[in-house]
Amino acid sequence: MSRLSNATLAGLPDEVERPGYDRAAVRTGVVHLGIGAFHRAHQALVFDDALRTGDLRWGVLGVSLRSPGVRDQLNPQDGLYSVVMRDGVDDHTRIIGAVQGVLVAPEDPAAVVAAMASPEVQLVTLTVTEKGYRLDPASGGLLTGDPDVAADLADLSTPRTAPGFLVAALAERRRRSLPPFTVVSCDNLPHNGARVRAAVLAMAEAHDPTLAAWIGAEGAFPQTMVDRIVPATTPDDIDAQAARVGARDEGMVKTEPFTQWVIEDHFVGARPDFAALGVQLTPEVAPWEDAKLRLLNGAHSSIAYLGGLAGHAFVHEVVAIPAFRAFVERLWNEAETTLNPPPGLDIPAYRRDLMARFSNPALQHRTRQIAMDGSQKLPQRLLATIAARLDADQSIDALALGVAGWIGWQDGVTETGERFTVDDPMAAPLAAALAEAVTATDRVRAVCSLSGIVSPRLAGDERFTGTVTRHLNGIAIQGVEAWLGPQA
Ligand code: NAI
Ligand code: CS2
Repeated sequence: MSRLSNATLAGLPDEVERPGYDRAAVRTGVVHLGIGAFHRAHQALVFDDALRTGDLRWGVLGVSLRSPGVRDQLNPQDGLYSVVMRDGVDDHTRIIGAVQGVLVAPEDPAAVVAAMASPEVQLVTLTVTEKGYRLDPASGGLLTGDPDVAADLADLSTPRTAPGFLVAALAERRRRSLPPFTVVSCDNLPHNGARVRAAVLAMAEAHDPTLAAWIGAEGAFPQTMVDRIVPATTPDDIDAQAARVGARDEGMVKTEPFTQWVIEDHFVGARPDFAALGVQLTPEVAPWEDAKLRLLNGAHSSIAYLGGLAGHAFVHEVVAIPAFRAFVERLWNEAETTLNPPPGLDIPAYRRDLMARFSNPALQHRTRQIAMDGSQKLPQRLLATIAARLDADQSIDALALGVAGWIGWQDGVTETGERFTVDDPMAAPLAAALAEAVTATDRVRAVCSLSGIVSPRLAGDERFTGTVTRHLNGIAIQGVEAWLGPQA
């Protein structure tokens, strides 16, 4: 069967939505670092929508900073790929033409820097995962002990890290008397714009303080909140899509109908007419971001660890169990008191919508995928919420159970005896700290002893350590579902 490409596009079934503009006339206004599934299902669709309006400035050049996988998926397809939207009843396929190709940075870092320094490029967007900014969660500074960071701090002629590429490209734009591009982080991090700005300024300062000053004065790093559930594509997804449309698409992504993008209205140069494309531009992103990270992602991680430990592979399976569903509602009851909901966000309706989204069986969202990188995710998803509740002298029972699930997860075995590798940049120090810990009290103390995950504020609060310890004992002795208790 032939691959999806410009040549096979016309032969697809009529119900498949196609780009609808002249791709040959599209110019590259965006470079995206971290061309994973989420970019392809979220930001790239907005740029594709912009192209459909006739504004052909918004083609996307994808960059992988690590591996050739997505390049090998998309470049043989002329950059074309399918977004398969699954609402739980029907599928709808939209072919995206906005991505013009993919570069693999380690193969040719100079080509990536040159592309980012092109006068036509106005935006550099990123989805490099929470760990991709190479920032120390405790200090907020660059992880100077990271070999790639150390190499970039010493020499930016062949960058390795996202901050390194951003600084090398901005330096080249300055040398060419071009304005900076706007840097748009689309990762699930609180104050993501400020974080990537801090990483860039620290990297620039190490090379040329006048460059750092120029970026600080002339650059723009808007904060964003991004939301669309995009599970990793499986080989079965690709086979089924090929059978459905008659062309093989190695770069397809699957997702839900829901999508949301909130961006701080702060840019350097041109950008698409985001408001006309359904993107929310606002001076204040934080209320949206807190609601999303603490309600959606806090529940997601708790479902992943507790449901995963109980042996459930998929999110929809977990929330179909009354005891888990009631637990998520209890967690939301706690989390929502810490929010400052923005105008227009109806929290009860938002919670109902979230539960419906989690219940979508067509997404087949793996608890294992959500569980990865917990050390990078828990601070903003559960721990910040817990600190806010304790500051208000409020209970943290459900939130602490989510943390206990994460600690239990570090053992790498489910209650059904299935062993797995803990996928986390801090898996080794976590395993080392837990190796000698026998009791639940020891295990909580061991995790709290690591810098960059649990803050000293929480580590020193017996209300936190005691509640997590109680839950850790409970799930160890009774098992997760029994410990959650029968719920009506
Ligand atoms: P993915 O696994 O498909 O892609 C991850 C991308 O990040 C790849 O390009 C990979 O090379 C790059 N990457 C990973 N570690 C890196 C590092 N240390 N330095 C530089 N690049 C690195 O994952 P996906 O689904 O695209 O998610 C990526 C990020 O997007 C998430 O971490 C999250 O922050 C955000 N996001 C994801 C959503 C989803 O449902 N998948 C929804 C909302 C946000
Ligand atoms: C998930 C998120 O993998 C995870 O950590 O919780 O990627 C989640 O799917 C998105 O934030 C939804 O917008």
